[in-house]
Order: sequence, then structure tokens, then C-alpha cells
Amino acid sequence: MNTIALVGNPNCGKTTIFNALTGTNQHVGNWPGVTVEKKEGTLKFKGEKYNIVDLPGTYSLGAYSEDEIVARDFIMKDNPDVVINMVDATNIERNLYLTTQLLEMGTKVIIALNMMDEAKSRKIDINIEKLSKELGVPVVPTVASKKEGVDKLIEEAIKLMKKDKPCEDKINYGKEVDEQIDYLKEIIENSYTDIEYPSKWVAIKLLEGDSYIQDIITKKTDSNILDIVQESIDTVAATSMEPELIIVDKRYEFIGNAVNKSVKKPKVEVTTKS
Ligand code: GDP
Ligand code: MG
Ligand code: K
Repeated sequence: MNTIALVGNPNCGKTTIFNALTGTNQHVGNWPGVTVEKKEGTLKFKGEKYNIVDLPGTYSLGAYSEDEIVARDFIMKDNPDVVINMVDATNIERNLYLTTQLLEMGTKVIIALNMMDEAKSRKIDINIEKLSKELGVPVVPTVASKKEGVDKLIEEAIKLMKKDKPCEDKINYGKEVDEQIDYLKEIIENSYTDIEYPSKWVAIKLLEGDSYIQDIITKKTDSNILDIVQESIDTVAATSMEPELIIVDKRYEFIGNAVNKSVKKPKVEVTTKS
């Protein structure tokens, strides 16, 4: 059975859509080793069955909480066939930060742009096609609480599942960081062939100082990988700033650019007392 994972910030409507998709065909357990709740269910769609996994709601996919680690480990180790990223259309910039990290993972991502009813009533005008083009992923508008757009979302998710390529990571980290990503990526590919994570992603995480990935990679061999990473960090920092900060900046730059081109919000009216 193919697996579809649901990922999104807290309160974006993930559980609502999970219930709409799976109905009573669901079971709740725990992720191994942690107290985080694991929800799985079965979707029946056009004669086929799909395993749906509701991942913990998170704002990021770093190593700062069990929720984040559970979500990212599932995506990278269990390799769901497609990831549905629920995005709250009324809070698009903030929600897309998670999207940038999904793109970095090199997984197949489709956005369910949820709360479209709320966005409309707040007069937030979103050009879906433009947003999709800028982000490089399919985007389907939904109102999960009314089951609107849900069939279309699943159709598009299945289409994406059948494609042989993941979504393209279009984020540009700048020349200095990109050079170090490529350099570290090659070292990882040559020396850590058994690592379960994509090498480019590991390179980014090491430049960000992700302690969870540092631990995993140093346990693999007793080589001096962390010294090499530190040299890369110092090289970038010497010409501009810490790569960790550049990477975050560039994710927001990518989001800002995509949103500028596709979203129009009403100007906030400022009333002054005379
Ligand atoms: P989760 O934290 O991502 O699992 O979010 P929930 O599924 O629990 O939804 C949070 C709240 O938003 C609930 O009260 C839902 O009924 C509501 N909700 C979900 N989808 C929509 C939607 O498309 N439009 C509106 N207006 N409310 C929604
Ligand atoms: Mg939930
Ligand atoms: K994957």
C-alpha cells in the first residue's frame, strides 16, 4: 500500500483532513521510543487503498523537539510516497518555512492550501498557479472542515506519487554556502554510503550545526568530519556570516519572493484620532 504523510504547523487543519480521508479506518499509537502520538488510517480512493499518516504538527524540521525529529525521521527513513504539506492560507509566510525544509529533504511534496474560506473572508487574494510555480510544487486550495478540494488534492497527490522525480529544491543559499554544501555532500557520499539520509540534506544540517545529525554521523566512523564541517563554517563566516544564519535568511528570502509574486493582502487601515 502506498503511504501519504500529512505534515504541517499546529492548527492548520491536519487532523480535520486526516479524519475526512480516513473516516473510521484509523488507529492511534505511539512512535517507538517517544511519547509522541502516532495516528494512521486507511483511505479508499477510486478502488485503491492508501496508508495515511498524520505526523506531529511542527513549525520546523530541526532537532529541537521530539515532534520535529519524529516528523523528519519518518519522511526520510520511512520514505512516504508523497507528503501532503498543509498550509494555513491566512498565515502563509510562517507556514511556508516548514515547506522550505521539506524541499530540502528531496521528497515529493504537494501543498494543501487550507483555510481558503477564512482567507477569502479576510480578502487575502492568492494566485494559486503563481504560488505553485514559484515554490516548484503543486498547490491545491482546500477547506478541510467542509471537505472542499479534498478529492482534487488526493488526485494530484497520486499524480505526483507516480512521477519519477521529486519536487525541485529551488532555494538559492548564495555562492559561499552552495560551495560548501557541494563540498560536504561529496565527502558524505564517499565516506558515509550507509547513511539513511540524503547527502545534500545532511550537508545542510551539518552547516546548521544540527546536533542530532552530528551524533549520527560521528558514530558512523571515527573520521574528522566535524573538523571538516567546522572549516567549512569558518570559511563562510570569514566572508559573510555564519552559514546557519545565511540558510535561515535564504529560506525566508525564497518565501518572501514567492509570496510577493502571488499573494495580495488588503492594506491594514490605520485610523488616527484627531
Ligand atoms: P491540526 O492542529 O493541524 O490538526 O488542526 P485541526 O484539524 O485540529 O484544525 C484546527 C481548527 O481549524 C479546527 O477547529 C478545525 O475545525 C478548523 N479547520 C480546519 N480546516 C479548516 C478550514 O479549511 N477552514 C476553517 N475555517 N476552519 C478549518
Ligand atoms: Mg492535529
Ligand atoms: K524521502
